[in-house]
Amino acid sequence: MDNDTRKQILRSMIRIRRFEESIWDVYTSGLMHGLAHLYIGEEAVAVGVCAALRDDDFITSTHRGHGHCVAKGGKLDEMMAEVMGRVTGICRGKGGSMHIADMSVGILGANGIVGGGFGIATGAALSAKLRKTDQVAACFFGDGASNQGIFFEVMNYAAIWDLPIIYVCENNQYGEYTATDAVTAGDTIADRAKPFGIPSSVVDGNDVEAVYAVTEEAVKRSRSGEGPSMIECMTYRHRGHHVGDPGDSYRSDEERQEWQDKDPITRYRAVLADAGIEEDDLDRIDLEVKEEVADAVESAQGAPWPDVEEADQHVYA
Ligand SMILES: Cc1ncc(C[n+]2csc(CCOP(=O)(O)OP(=O)(O)O)c2C)c(N)n1
Ligand SMILES: [Mg+2]
Repeated sequence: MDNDTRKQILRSMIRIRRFEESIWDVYTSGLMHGLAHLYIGEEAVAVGVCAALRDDDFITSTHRGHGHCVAKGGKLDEMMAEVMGRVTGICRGKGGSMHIADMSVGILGANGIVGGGFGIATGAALSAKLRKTDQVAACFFGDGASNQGIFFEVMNYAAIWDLPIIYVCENNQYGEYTATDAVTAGDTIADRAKPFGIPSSVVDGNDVEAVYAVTEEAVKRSRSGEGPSMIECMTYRHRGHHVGDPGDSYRSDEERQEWQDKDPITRYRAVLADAGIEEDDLDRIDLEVKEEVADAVESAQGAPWPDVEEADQHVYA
């Protein structure tokens, strides 16, 4: 990977981190309704996967979806306005944090239903196959979602029809406040793909280039008609399950520190420094991103609310 690409990848991870920190500020200032599930700590998964996708490829996201949407090309100002319920939001303020969608860049939606992306992403892959395009779909889902029955149904379809799909499990060790190991059978979630003949692997989800490399392989397979893959990314959310959860009552200080030490952005900054990129360059990226995010918050705050007459428009179900 050349250094310009590396800098773009770092910028993308920092854009997610600073966006999420701002969501925390916006939430605690009473400027948004509902909850948000922060992605801080998991940035390498979204960025590593999306860096291997094209603009016209599809993703489905989750309730913890801001990171996926930013990495796939969602615009920060439209996303921030959406979270804050303004009419300039990408879904005209009606979707909020958990229902951000942007068809123009292949974001088929974040989803408040755990496992809700499985059917949509698999359908998108079937559509690409029927239309004979070489598009692929990536389906992000959590370790908790891997216990939903539809996961097994879609793997069956994807396998028998050789669908161009990559199932990306974000194993952040917890589903809400329950440790994954306590509720999830088997050694790895990746193993669940094996009976369907779907190639799968476990990857360090805090190593962005490792996630990119394994996704690139999977995308190549899918584009050349060889069918689905599954990737299990081992990672951790630094914050609570959502903005109202401190996240410290069911996770030890030692465990949280251990993962803090593996922070994907700190690690990647060190990789870039080793590759000869000046610290000043890296600091500049961060400053530019901070300005971009501050502008997004300011423009959202100044934007109007949707008219009440709009309440039943753009609603499909
Ligand atoms: C069908 C459904 N069941 C339960 C919930 C409540 N719920 C929201 S998030 C969550 C945990 C999901 O865990 P995981 O898939 O590991 O994602 P993570 O929050 O760890 O990113 C649950 C049970 C829901 N939103 N939808
Ligand atoms: Mg989880």
